Amino acid sequence: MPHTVPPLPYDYSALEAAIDEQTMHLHHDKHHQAYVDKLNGAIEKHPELEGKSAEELIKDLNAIPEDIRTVVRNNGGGHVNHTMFWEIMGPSGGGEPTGAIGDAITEAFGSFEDFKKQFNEAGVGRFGSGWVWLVKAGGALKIVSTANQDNPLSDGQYPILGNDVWEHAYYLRYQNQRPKYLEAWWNVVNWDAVNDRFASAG
Ligand code: MN3
Repeated sequence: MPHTVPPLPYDYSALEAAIDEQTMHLHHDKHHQAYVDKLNGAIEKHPELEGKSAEELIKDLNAIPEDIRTVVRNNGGGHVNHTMFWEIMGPSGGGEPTGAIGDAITEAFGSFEDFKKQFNEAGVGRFGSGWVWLVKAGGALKIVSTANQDNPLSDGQYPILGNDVWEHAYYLRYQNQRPKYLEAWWNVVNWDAVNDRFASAG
């Protein structure tokens, strides 16, 4: 089965509290689709990889044949990153983190406000295109950022949540003002979905 873009679990206009409808269409229908198409193109050259999930592929990039390794890194990463991204947002999101992840954030960072501040700073500080993440690494929560479509799974870290700081994620509404996008993004974070990922982090 080739990889596919999952449909959005809400309407394209559902995240207006942070992201406009046109950006959602371009981002989901065009950008994410392009990562999936390029990933499938690479896998066609190595049918032995057909049974593997995108997560499995990027977890061990050294196991990927060299001729498609960079394509899988960029586009397998793009597929995994965006699939998570749509899942962890929602129209009834926002507010303070709930449940186990709320407690863990307070324990690790002092408060949600302190966590958000550090996370947003890491997002602003990512030069060029990339992602900012909350990961579980060696049993601890950490904020990290990655370039391009690199995913923390490739470094043995589990992504609990992540925000896309490529310009395509925010430029129509926020233009050059990435900090404003990072701040508004918390209005649509779906803490139930983030708790599910935290539970899966082990
Ligand atoms: Mn993107």
